[in-house]
Amino acid sequence: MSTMTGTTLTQHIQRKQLTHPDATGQFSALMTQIGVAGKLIQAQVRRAGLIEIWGATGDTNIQGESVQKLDRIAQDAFVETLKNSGAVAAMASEEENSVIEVPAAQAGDYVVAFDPLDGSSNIDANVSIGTIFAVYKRQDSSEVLRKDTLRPGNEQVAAGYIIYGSSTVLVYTDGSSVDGFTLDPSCGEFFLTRPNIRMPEKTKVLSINEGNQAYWPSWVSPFIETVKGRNDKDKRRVTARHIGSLVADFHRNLLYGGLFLYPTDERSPKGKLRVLYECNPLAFIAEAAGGAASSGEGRILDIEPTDLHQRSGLIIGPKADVELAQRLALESAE
Ligand code: AFP
Repeated sequence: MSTMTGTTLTQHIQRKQLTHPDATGQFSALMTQIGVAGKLIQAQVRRAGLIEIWGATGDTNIQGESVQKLDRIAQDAFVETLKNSGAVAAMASEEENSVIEVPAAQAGDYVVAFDPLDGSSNIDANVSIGTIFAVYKRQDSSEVLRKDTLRPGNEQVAAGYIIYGSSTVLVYTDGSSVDGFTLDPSCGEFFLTRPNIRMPEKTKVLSINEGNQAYWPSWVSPFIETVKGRNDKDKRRVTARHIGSLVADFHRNLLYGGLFLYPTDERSPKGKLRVLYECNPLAFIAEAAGGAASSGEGRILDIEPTDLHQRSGLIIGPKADVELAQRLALESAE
């Protein structure tokens, strides 16, 4: 097997640090350790069928969902790696009831919210899953406050995800460029493979769970028909793809130009997806790549969360279609 050469994740992070003259190196340490956590998790994901870690632990998490064994492994790997990075003061996880505080002696300047294994109900079917993370600067250096984690997404300083698919890919943004790295398993390094990702401006892929149609608010079906109606006999402009693993749906949409919708509906009047762990980080990436994200009521990044596990509707993808969907949603709510 030949080994790749090129810019590694660590080199890329260090080069970016040079453009911030006041940088202390903590952010670079944090991002590097997130890469390490991704490698640890992917090693377990790749062995899932062999070492009997498929299936559920029998516990349920704070969301009332069954906890898969890999969820727990991913959670522990992420928390332990970040705790020891020296860069993190506190973490909020989709799998945990309350904020995880790092002991003062090890604590750093950042707060991280994360979903250790998004799409975990798909694990046993070998569908792509991933870890999603959002990074904030802590507000007070003496103590970690609840308000350090309950922050609007527009205060993120970085966000990203690691997707465990046909290869392991890490995508992150510090709010400027969105860059993608692929793990070379032969040497255990992430290499820069997609610098400066831009989301295509037109919707080529439509992603929504149409099984929920019976519960949708009135604006959704006509909107979906409008998008599908762009196809005609001579040319197919739009196709549909829905995996049910948000990180995988989003990654494909980011690269190809896709619109993902999980609107609030009768079954989930407050939305299904979590603001802190799913909506905020992906919205930050989408905006940095030229796209947009809305709850249906307004910009995702402007939501002021009041609960660690708050949910929201999510419409994310090319800007023009996110704006169109939001306009229809607001009009139907009048
Ligand atoms: P799991 O992590 O429990 O599999 O949930 C995945 C998810 O949060 C997101 O990744 C999917 O897009 C969404 O739920 C799928 O939800 P539906 O099954 O209701 O379509």
